[in-house]
Amino acid sequence: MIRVLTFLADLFLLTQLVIAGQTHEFNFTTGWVSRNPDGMQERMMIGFNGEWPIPEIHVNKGDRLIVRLTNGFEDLPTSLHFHGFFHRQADENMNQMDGPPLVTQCPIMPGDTYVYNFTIVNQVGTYWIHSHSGAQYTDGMRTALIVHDEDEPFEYDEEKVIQIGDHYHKPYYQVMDEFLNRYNPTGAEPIPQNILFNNTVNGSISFDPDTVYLLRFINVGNFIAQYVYLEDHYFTIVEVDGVYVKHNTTSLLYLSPGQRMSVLVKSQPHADKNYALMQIMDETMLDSVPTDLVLNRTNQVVYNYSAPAANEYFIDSFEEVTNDFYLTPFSERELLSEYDYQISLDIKMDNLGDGKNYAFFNNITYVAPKIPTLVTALSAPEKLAKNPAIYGDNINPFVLEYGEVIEVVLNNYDDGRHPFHLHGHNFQIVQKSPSFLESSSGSGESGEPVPYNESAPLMPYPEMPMERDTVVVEPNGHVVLRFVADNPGIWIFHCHVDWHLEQGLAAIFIEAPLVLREKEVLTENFQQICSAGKFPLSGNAAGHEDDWFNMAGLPRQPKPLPKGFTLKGYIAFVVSCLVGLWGLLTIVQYGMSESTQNDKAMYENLHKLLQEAGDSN
Ligand SMILES: *[C@@H]1O[C@H](CO)[C@@H](O)[C@H](O)[C@H]1NC(C)=O
Ligand SMILES: *[C@@H]1O[C@H](CO)[C@@H](O)[C@H](O)[C@H]1NC(C)=O
Ligand SMILES: *[C@@H]1O[C@H](CO)[C@@H](O)[C@H](O)[C@H]1NC(C)=O
Ligand SMILES: *[C@@H]1O[C@H](CO)[C@@H](O)[C@H](O)[C@H]1NC(C)=O
Ligand SMILES: *[C@@H]1O[C@H](CO)[C@@H](O)[C@H](O)[C@H]1NC(C)=O
Ligand SMILES: *[C@@H]1O[C@H](CO)[C@@H](O)[C@H](O)[C@H]1NC(C)=O
Ligand SMILES: *[C@@H]1O[C@H](CO)[C@@H](O)[C@H](O)[C@H]1NC(C)=O
Ligand SMILES: *[C@@H]1O[C@H](CO)[C@@H](O)[C@H](O)[C@H]1NC(C)=O
Ligand SMILES: *[C@@H]1O[C@H](CO)[C@@H](O)[C@H](O)[C@H]1NC(C)=O
Ligand SMILES: [Cu+2]
Repeated sequence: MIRVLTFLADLFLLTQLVIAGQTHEFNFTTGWVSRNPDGMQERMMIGFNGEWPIPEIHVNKGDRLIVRLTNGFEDLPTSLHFHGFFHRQADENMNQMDGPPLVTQCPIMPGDTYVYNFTIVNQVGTYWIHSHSGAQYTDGMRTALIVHDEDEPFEYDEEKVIQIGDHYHKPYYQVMDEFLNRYNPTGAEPIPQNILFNNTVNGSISFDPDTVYLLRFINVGNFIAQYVYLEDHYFTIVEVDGVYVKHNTTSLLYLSPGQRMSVLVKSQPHADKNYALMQIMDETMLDSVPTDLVLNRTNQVVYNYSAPAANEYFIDSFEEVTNDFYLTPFSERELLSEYDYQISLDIKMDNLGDGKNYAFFNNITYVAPKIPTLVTALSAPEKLAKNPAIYGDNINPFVLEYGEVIEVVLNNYDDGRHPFHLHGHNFQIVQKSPSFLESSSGSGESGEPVPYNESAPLMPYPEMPMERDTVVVEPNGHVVLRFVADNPGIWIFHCHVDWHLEQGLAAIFIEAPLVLREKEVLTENFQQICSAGKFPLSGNAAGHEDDWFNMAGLPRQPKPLPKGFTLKGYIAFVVSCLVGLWGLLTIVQYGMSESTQNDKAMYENLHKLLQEAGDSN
């Protein structure tokens, strides 16, 4: 009851704000533009209206944002996500503005326009927008979106927005093709060619002496997390993912893709020299480090244009980095002390029968359904809307009841770091384990995964846990998250390493579908977009509505590898294959095209090879 009352009070507040807001309209057409962001290679980047980098967007709390996104590509679908926004509205429910295709909307086909139109209610701080289709944002379809707040609980003289991210020289679809490929059976992630500072390298920002700056850092990259520090200056963290925090002063920040941190920096009293603003790749995320890869990039904080540029600046270790688990939200919101519903997700990476490496939650790799899950939720007969079966079992559907406290337990059975992002909510970080990459014996051997044990939590539960929308789960470790299911909608929970999302590391929370149905009305434009792409506007995950449990034709994950078949054996096979193909490849110079390979022949070879291996042992 109390929860419902608070919700009504919130609604009242929302209505007040809506009246005050201004409207910001943008017409964006996607398209390729030739650029050379890192000075090493000219390539095509994805811009809006022929422009790249895409200009930052600045709005005020309570404003309305209207983005008409026209797909200007010749042959790619697209979409736009407003990272960190809840789309919680007073009178209109706007789940359909969230952006992920086949979750909350149909993919926007070439030539079509989809209108994202919503008010930004009760949310302030640092956000960003990016494509949620393919790995398009890797190629530049992204920019900062700042929500200003005249009541912010800190003061500064000037703000600067700094986007950091990784950069590849090949277009995303080509990188993806080489990554999600049977010739990359270990799932080694594509190694970026560079890291960018505000879409360039060797960047600079200027400082005046004795001034307080607000630096808003956003990691807009696909894969690599980065450390950031500034020679002879301190950072005071004031905001994380749109959440104001109790001030915490540090010299070293860490940001994974999707994460934001705003810090206050008091400048030096003199303008006699310049300082190095360093950004460093989290090398532990790379399977191998090419000799020509620059892990550390030096950017300039310029006080004096006549003085020499700052040299690279080193630190001894990364151990002093701020751990977000120990931050406290300014709101002092208390721990949601008990949960009503626990969702336990085990993260694994493994191969399936097509030889490619996939990512799994509880042995399921996300495969997009035939129609958006939102459409299924709205079109199903009322008595079926809460039945996970109609949403198809290949999307990891979880149905949440309105007002429940949800606990998400994420156990990482993988030895990589993963930044997990939830759409539509911030969550409390209730537990966050350290990395168990190395065994505790200190022998340097690799450690065993340590899943969450509810009867013996590793950390004391924080009284006022940190809240944010993207959290890193450490190698072989775990996190435990809680939130209240008070924002009806279809929300995707996924790894923000875009390569891992493409590998299927996602689950879908179907939150209070019956409440959602009372508020959410699909716009005419929504329906148009679906019709243009020939997506039905009603039906279960497989598009059927005669029998809501008929899943014939549902896109599913490939079958498992043949029995008794291990990753090791697979690698042995691939290596021998590669050696065999090498001569051919160097002539053709075309990469390993999927279509030229014959599955049946491959398996026959494979079995023979494994048998041979078995015989010789
Ligand atoms: C954007 O497009 C709409 C619809 O075509 C048009 O009415 C409007 O004037 C355009 N706005 C801007 C800022 O170009
Ligand atoms: C950036 O700095 C490095 C090191 O000084 C230099 O080799 C490189 O050419 C610079 N690149 C650009 C685009 O300025
Ligand atoms: C945006 O939404 C508001 C509220 O529903 C509506 O009045 C307005 O017409 C919409 N604008 C566009 C361009 O769709
Ligand atoms: C970063 O780049 C954006 C877009 O190009 C630009 O508007 C902004 O001023 C730049 N920020 C800084 C701190 O240089
Ligand atoms: C800026 O640097 C130049 C060259 O080192 C120096 O002569 C000048 O005094 C500096 N300016 C200030 C304000 O410190
Ligand atoms: C990169 O920076 C780190 C931390 O300052 C330092 O330990 C490392 O040696 C640097 N690497 C290179 C290649 O300069
Ligand atoms: C600041 O963060 C550190 C961990 O990085 C933590 O130990 C400390 O308690 C925090 N202090 C405040 C005031 O939040
Ligand atoms: C995943 O599959 C493994 C092996 O078949 C099994 O042991 C495990 O219980 C499954 N996990 C879940 C969460 O279903
Ligand atoms: C979880 O912790 C309890 C209490 O310490 C312990 O008895 C139990 O064995 C642990 N469970 C696992 C699976 O480790
Ligand atoms: Cu990941």
